[in-house]
Amino acid sequence: MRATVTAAALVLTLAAGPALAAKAVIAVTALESGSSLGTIEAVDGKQGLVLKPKLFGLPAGPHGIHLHQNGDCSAKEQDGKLVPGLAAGGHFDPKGSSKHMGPWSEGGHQGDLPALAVNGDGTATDPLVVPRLKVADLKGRAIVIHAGADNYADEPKPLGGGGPRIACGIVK
Ligand SMILES: [Cu+2]
Ligand SMILES: [Zn+2]
Repeated sequence: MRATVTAAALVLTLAAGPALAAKAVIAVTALESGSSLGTIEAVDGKQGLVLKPKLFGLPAGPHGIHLHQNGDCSAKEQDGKLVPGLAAGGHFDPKGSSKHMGPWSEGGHQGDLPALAVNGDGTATDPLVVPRLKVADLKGRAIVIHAGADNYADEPKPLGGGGPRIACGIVK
C-alpha cells in the first residue's frame, strides 16, 4: 500500500514538473511592420522577475516598457483612429492604483518595468529586474515597448511619457 502511494506521488510530481518551471519566452513583434524583433526571456530570480531581452531592430535609446493587462497586441480604434497595440489595454494594475510610478514604488501599477536600454545598433540585451512581479503574473498578458522613454511618473505626461506603442509580445 505504501509503495503504491509513493509511486502515485512520484507520477504527480513528474506531471507537475513542466507546469511549475517558472520561465516564459516572449516573442516580440514590431507593431507597424509585423516583423520579428527577437525575444524576451522571463525567469523568477531572488530579487524578483528577471527579463532577459534578446532584441534587435529597435530605435536606439531608452524606451518605456510595461506589462499591459491584455494578451492582445492588435490595433484598436480610439477617437476614430486605429491605434497600434491599443488592444493590450492599460498597465497591469491589479490593485487599481491608476498611478504610473515605476517598478520600485509600491503605490503604482504593478506592470511598470525598468526602461529598456537599446544600443546604437538597435539591439537590447541588458536584463531588467522587476521586484514586484513573477513569471506567473505575466501569463495571458502582453509586454509593450513604447517609442519614448519612461520617467516613472504621470507628469508632465501620463504613463511615463513613452507615447506610441511600437512593439508588443504576448505572454503565453
Ligand atoms: Cu506600456
Ligand atoms: Zn504604469
